[in-house]
Amino acid sequence: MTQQLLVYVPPHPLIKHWLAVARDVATPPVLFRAAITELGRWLTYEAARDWLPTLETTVESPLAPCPATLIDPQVPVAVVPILRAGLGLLEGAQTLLPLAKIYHLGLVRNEETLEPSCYLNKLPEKFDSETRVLITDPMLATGGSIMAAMAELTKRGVEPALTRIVCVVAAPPALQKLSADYPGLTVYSATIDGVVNDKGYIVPGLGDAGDRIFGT
Ligand code: U5P
Repeated sequence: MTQQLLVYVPPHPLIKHWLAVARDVATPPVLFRAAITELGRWLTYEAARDWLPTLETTVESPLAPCPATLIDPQVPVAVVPILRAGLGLLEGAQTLLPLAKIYHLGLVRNEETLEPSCYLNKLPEKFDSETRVLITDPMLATGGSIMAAMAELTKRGVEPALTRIVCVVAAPPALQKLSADYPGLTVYSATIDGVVNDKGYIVPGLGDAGDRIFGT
């Protein structure tokens, strides 16, 4: 079977609501942060559906033993927030994945060339090949940042088929690059917007996610 990039836009009223709040230019930073946190929570909930490893066991209810499914604590789960903006999605993701290890990756785009450069890399030298990885970055625009993140992860043993990207707005240039190099990868996004302008901003998008989260 040929693998292909899967992109899910969950049709959920909470996701639509918080996306609308985040898009609104009148939303102040405190509410913008809340909206991104909520989007992180609900998109992670969706992404975990067929991704979090479980194990079948038996538990004793007060009345009788019964079959049960638990999260498998043996399989490593990692969240990789792409700094700065990915930190906004991390809080919501972390509430659902309390046992996950968090590996920060700091990437900054050069405003002229739009090329990313890495200023912080807390990734381990090697990931266990079973590791479930969830990457958080609210905006996939030209795709430079997410491609740099995927290159760092895969060279450390991360399996694209076990990786989920959680974002808020994804744009075609980024999705095309991911699709060409990482078929088997799955993206969860609140929406897909059609245009990236010549300054690298998604239109309509929601502006600079990092600036709006941190108010700077
Ligand atoms: N970015 C935004 N808003 C946009 C486009 C990009 O905040 O409309 C930021 C995001 O923080 C993201 C990075 O981490 O730029 C992705 O851009 P790119 O490397 O995909 O072009």
